[in-house]
Amino acid sequence: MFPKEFLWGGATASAQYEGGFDEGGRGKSQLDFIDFISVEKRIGNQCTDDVSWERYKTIRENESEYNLPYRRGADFYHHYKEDIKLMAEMGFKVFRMSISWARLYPTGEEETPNPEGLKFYHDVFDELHKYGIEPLVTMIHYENPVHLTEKFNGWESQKMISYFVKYTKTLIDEYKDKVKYWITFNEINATLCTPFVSSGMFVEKSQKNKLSCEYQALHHQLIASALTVKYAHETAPQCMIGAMIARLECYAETCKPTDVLANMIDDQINLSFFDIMARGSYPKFLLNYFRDNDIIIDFVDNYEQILKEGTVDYLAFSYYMSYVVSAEPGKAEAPGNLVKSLVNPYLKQTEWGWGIDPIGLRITLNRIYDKYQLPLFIVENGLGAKDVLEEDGSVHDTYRIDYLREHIKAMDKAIDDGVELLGYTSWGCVDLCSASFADMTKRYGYIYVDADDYGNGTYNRYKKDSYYWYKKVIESNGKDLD
Ligand code: BGP
Repeated sequence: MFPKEFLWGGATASAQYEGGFDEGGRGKSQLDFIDFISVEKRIGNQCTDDVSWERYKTIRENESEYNLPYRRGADFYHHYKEDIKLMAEMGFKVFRMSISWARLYPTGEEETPNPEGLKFYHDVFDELHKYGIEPLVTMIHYENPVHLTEKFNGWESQKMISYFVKYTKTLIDEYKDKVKYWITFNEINATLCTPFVSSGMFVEKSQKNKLSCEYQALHHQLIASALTVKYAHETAPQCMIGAMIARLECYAETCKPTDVLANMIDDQINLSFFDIMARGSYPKFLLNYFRDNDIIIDFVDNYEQILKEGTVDYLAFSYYMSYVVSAEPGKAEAPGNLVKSLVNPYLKQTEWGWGIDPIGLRITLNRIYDKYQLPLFIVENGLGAKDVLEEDGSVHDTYRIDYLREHIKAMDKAIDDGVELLGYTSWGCVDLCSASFADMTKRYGYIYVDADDYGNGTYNRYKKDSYYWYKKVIESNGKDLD
């Protein structure tokens, strides 16, 4: 069922992949100050977002004493030619990557961009085009110049809007002839779960309560996104610019109406970001939710018109798992991607406890398409696992192939259901640092990177079994999934 022009590929993010943190005039992002904590030393479910202002300052003052993996990523900065060649051999039609804001505007406040930074991404795009691979660029995938975190508490401040729009206008002006597909914010809803990682802000520094602070930051991001979309539409009509959320397909735990209602509310909140970015206004239920939960937002002047004028061309999302919702608080939870869920007894789970649910992907594709009738793009999906590099350089990741196969079948069925799907970029096509723990232990790639959690290793690349499998999938346009 896959259309001829279906965009098969893989996805990455600069903070987790690029490295080269002190080269080419790059400034630092807030993620450059997140340290790796070994499993033994983690407190409870401690993850990368659990950084307080105090702890951040300690790390900043004693940088050399900490293991800071995002600074290394998988060293794409020095391996991009090799990696792109490997992607081309797999048959990639598209490659999702993000640009490091701090590589172009080291503090965020400069008037003009860093020429070396601009050149690096030109080189990457040229290399991709050499092989006929279309870049899909996320303008911001979690990384903010850390200077803006320190000076303004990140996205809590309205000032971020103009700095960001200056940066995104640069991106459009500079790369519009090389990049057709854009996403403004990675998983814009993630701020509700990981405010430091997503929005570069410390909730405890805000005068507002937690939810107000998060929705305030989101309001600023939604405005910044809409202004960017408007500018792209005016100056680069050949481009397609999309919204992205972390899709949390959720099921009610039982058919008890209170569970179904709780589930409906979670779903409404998850999709509300598409409501705003695709339809151009805050839905009434969200405004009521603000009212009922003591969420106070200072709306930007003229925000209604700004949102109306900046609606997106397509909807992108990540999908790793589904969730189970109950109206009763305090039930046992399994870990999840960004949020925790009740355990779904009908699903197998990954080593990290994420419920594997390919049927949920078909449901989600249908649900989103029915609601918005806009083209969709799955820009993240995949299985995080501990891979073993054998003596002969092979990696037998059958578990990953099984996961991907079932999700691709679900996409196929959804296309048959009538969903318009532009493409599929599975997450972490080359191994990279995880978002949850800044580790290299949890891998997603078709290509193995020889590096550990401490930066030991050659950083050499090895083809996993899934590499050869995905090559066949692409060659056959999704027909050969064996
Ligand atoms: C998404 C993020 C990615 C990515 C992925 C997998 O939420 O957009 O950056 O890392 O999750 O999560 P993790 O790396 O924690 O396994």
